Amino acid sequence: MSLSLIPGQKLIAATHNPGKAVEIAALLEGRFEIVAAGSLGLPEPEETETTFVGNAILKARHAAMRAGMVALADDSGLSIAALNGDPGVYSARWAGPAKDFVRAAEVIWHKLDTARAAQGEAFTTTAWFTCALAVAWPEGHACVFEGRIDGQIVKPRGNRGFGYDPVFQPEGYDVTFAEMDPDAKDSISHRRRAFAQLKAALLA
Ligand code: ITT
Repeated sequence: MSLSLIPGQKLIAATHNPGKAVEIAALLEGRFEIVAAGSLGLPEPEETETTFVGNAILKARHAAMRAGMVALADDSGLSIAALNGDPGVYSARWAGPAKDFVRAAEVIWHKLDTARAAQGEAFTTTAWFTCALAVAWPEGHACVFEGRIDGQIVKPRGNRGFGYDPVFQPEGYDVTFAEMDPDAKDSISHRRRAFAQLKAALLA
């Protein structure tokens, strides 16, 4: 069994999040024939692990074993220092079944106001995005790569991107991810950093 990825081969993108799927396709630069998990009718597995790495492997294996094809999965999320790393692996769940990120941003700011009052001068708006990318083969083997970008939580600005992009301002920038050109986000994001490692390790 070869543990490299051959340009042109079919790869399942094991995500049901359209925003992620767009970024994954851009980051793979047309090198693979991407098959969406949804188009194969693959169900969304329950994310029962407590780490990004664990959930990424779970999702990639779930798709690869059911479809008999190599699968790529992304588990990612936003962590906030003043909230002890929350929402972290629960990032999707904070937006609820309606995937309401306006509401999720309100929840974040409500919790931050409480944290600011409790933490006083120690309070910061430090936050980071993490992306764990797992590749799984139908036989069960899996590899995983992690990327991170640091920044600040801000009040929502911008309408590009997806998910928590409006509330995240990367370090060294005065715009949020949702105010950036998609290529600019892709050039520095947590997802790009995880992909750089994946490409170095697996691309033939
Ligand atoms: P899949 O599991 O099907 O891939 P999901 O949306 O459930 O889709 P996760 O479990 O990995 O994905 O949850 C990640 C959450 O973090 C989700 O709410 C995303 O919107 C958010 N997120 C991840 N990367 C992001 C990014 O680059 N910009 C904004 N939000 C992001």
